[in-house]
Amino acid sequence: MTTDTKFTVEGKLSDNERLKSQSNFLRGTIEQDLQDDLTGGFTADNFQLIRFHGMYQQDDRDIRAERAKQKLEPLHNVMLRARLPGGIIAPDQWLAIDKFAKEHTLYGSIRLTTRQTFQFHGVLKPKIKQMHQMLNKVGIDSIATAGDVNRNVLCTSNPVESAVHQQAYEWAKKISEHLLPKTRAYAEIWLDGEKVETTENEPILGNNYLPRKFKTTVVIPPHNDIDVHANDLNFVAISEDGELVGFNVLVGGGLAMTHGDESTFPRKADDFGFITLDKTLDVAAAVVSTQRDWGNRVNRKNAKTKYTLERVGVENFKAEVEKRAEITFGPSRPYTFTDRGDRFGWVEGVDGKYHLTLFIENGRILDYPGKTLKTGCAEIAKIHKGDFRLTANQNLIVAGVAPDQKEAIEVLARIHGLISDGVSNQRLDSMACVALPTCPLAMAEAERYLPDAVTEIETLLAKHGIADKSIIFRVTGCPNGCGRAMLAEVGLVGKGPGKYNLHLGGDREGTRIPKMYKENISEQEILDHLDQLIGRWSSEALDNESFGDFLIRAKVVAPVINSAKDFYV
Ligand code: SRM
Ligand code: SF4
Repeated sequence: MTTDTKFTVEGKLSDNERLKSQSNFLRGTIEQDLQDDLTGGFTADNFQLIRFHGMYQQDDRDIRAERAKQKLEPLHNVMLRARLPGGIIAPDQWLAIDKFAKEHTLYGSIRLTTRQTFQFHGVLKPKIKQMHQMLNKVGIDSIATAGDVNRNVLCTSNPVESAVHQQAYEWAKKISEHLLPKTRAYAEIWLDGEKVETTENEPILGNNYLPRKFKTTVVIPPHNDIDVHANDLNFVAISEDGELVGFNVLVGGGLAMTHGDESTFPRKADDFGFITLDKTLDVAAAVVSTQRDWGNRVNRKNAKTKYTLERVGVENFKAEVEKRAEITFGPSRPYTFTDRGDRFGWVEGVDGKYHLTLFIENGRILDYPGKTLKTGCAEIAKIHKGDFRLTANQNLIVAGVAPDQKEAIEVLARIHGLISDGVSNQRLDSMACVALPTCPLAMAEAERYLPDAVTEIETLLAKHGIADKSIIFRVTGCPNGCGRAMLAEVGLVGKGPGKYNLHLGGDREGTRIPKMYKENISEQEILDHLDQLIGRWSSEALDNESFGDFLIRAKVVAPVINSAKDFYV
């Protein structure tokens, strides 16, 4: 693979570049920090370096002020994010993580994320090594689920529904492995692996790793459940006669922005064209390495692939990928996306096995009064012979159930409140990021606000006589956009306590970015606007016209066509 650096950004490198280069391939002095019991936290560069090992240092923001008053340091702990390509986890693995969450985390929950994996929140320093060793014992790791690397690779859920799903999932796994860091730092530090001389080399990621986080998916049309436009690199599965034959490659999606900084914006991915299967890993490596060499290492706010494409031009980036991968992209093959949601309840697969999708509000698996979700999942895991699949909508699929086990699993799911009968379409189509109390970047509530916000929207839909309809509604506690509000029909972006920017006009397929309609408004003001607009939708919509499409046709908001130019105007 050649290295052309003509678009490298010159200037003083960001401090993250220094810390990566001085980290001895991501080791830093994490081991010394682990021995230090004077503080529950990690010091200096290690605070950032543990992210490359899948952990973030956090503290409970609800009790931060109280602890400060008592002159105590914040209750430092880590959040761990596992690597689960395609979101697949086996029942014995589930039981192990269930036990660890219960016995060793401050919150006791398993949190399903918007990227098909799970997080533990609240792991104190003395338990961290034990956690990694437990995960390793059951075949799970958390390598590269955070930091400036390729993250957990997503794949459309329900992969066992057809041969194409199975093949696509295998590719998601292969891409994940191919793009992993090669350093042995993780094994040395957490698994007491043998120390080796540092003669390491990172042939794809580079010895200074990537300029910024990087996200990859494999998606199987017509379902866009993994939301391609949130991702740097997407492989859109193209099949012929039920066989996967190749991928259309989409590059440069991403949703984050910074309030008040118009050099940042959400952006849709561009279609580079079609490749055959044998080119997949080469193209993945070429896109990553082009972003590695051309991405902005001076300003982290403009470092993601989406900004590189805007700066160097899509055609230049594409030509460089072709050169590095020694391929020519073919014309894109036709495909359409028709939806993004999960299909709840039972579905029969082509192999005669069944899959049960469970609705998990906010992805938070915990025992609640009258709804013992966590116990329920564990009880299912004890008898289940297939696997579990985590969806990118924070839900859980009990997959590969033999017909003779179906009833027993359904009984358990019902006993523990895991079946979504009676849950409105609106609730099923709503999502929020974690935000408070664990996320240090949260400006407003998201996960804790979502259930009540949905109840209010349900009331508005009923008031206007359309209770069975739904709006893709997403709340995100700050403009980083972890709840993917920038691909919703109605997206709330946290601005301050109880205050949000209201974005309108995304579509149901996830191919249109919603425009800001009102800035920094209260929860009540949001509901007042929605009341009026849902009223109009109910009386003025064309047949089956979605809320987002109606808002565009009625000129309530203008469509975002080229976000670099028209997102803020
Ligand atoms: Fe995220 C940072 C949670 C998906 C964009 N995200 C964070 C941190 C780690 C806060 C931090 O840096 O200290 C949050 C931890 C909260 C907590 O207490 O758990 C956090 N992000 C999440 C999760 C758990 C939200 C959820 O409710 O599920 C998702 C975990 C995904 C995973 O398993 O890997 C999550 N984050 C996303 C997505 C959605 C997606 O990828 O589909 C996005 C928008 C897409 C994108 O990347 O453009 C997203 N998270 C960010 C950003 C902004 C990145 C940027 O381009 O500027 C940050 C902040 C950063 O990186 O500086 C961030
Ligand atoms: Fe935290 Fe902001 Fe991400 Fe929500 S969107 S989890 S508040 S970083």
